[in-house]
Amino acid sequence: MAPRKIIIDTDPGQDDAVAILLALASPEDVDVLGITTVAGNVPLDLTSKNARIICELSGKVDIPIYAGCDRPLGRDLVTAEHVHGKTGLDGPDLPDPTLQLQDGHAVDFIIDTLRKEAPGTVTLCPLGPLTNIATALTRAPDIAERVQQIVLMGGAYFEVGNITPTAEFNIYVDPQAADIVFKSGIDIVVMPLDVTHKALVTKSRNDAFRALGTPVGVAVAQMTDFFERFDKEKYGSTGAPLHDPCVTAYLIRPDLFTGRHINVEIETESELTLGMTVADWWGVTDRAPNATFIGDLDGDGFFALLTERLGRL
Ligand SMILES: [Ca+2]
Repeated sequence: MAPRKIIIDTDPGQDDAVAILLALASPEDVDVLGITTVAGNVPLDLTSKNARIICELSGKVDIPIYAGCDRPLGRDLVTAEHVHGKTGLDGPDLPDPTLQLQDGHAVDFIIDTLRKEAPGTVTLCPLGPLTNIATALTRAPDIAERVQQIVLMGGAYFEVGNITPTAEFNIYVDPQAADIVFKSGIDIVVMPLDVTHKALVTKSRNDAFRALGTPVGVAVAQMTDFFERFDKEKYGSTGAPLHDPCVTAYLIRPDLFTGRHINVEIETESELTLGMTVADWWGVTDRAPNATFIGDLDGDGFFALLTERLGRL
């Protein structure tokens, strides 16, 4: 089977970095047409810089990288330096990139690519706030029916929230954008905190990254060491959740994941629960299903895949 064509829309972020590295290490499964950056974990200039650092680390310097929206639709940017550090990529000491951003805007790249490629052959992989994707859909409604699938990290139901008591960070930063995406009619697969909190980097799993002995393996281990401090303090868990790599792992090994096709609506107004993904997991409404909401994964299989693939870079 031909590799799936994807666009990675991202706000790196250590876990974004691992998601991108996994994709770049898997050319037989995914063909990365481009990487688009968005403001999220840190401001846009830093996410755009970090995306280039990651591509240089991987040795894949021919992937076009476009900068996108620098703020959410209609509200101020909320960032997460408290998790990811000042640079967004704290942990390893990686050189400043020499790779340049492409001219042009990420939103135009997304629109042009979807119009150029055959309908139903391009999958969008948002790993941050959905601002770029929603802007593209608003500006060019014709692209919605050309998207093969959106596989995104965002939201939560049983795990409730990580930036507010009821909201996950990516959705909370731009709930209006998320609402546009979830109402788009596109086939959506969601990796909420419910599953990403089961993708925990235990000590032995992180030791396996480090034991690869490569610049990529060591950098991934150092990134995980960095943001693990925060998660252990917060959740008391046995390791940090690797949120975004769930997206790229799903494209390679969907059999590692299980979920339900359900209705998911975004809260866009309430001050108390802004950005909540109201997921009808139990089917208690008659609202039409619009997303596959993933709830569980085979953690050992996930980390075996990740370690094997990262070892190729
Ligand atoms: Ca992210």
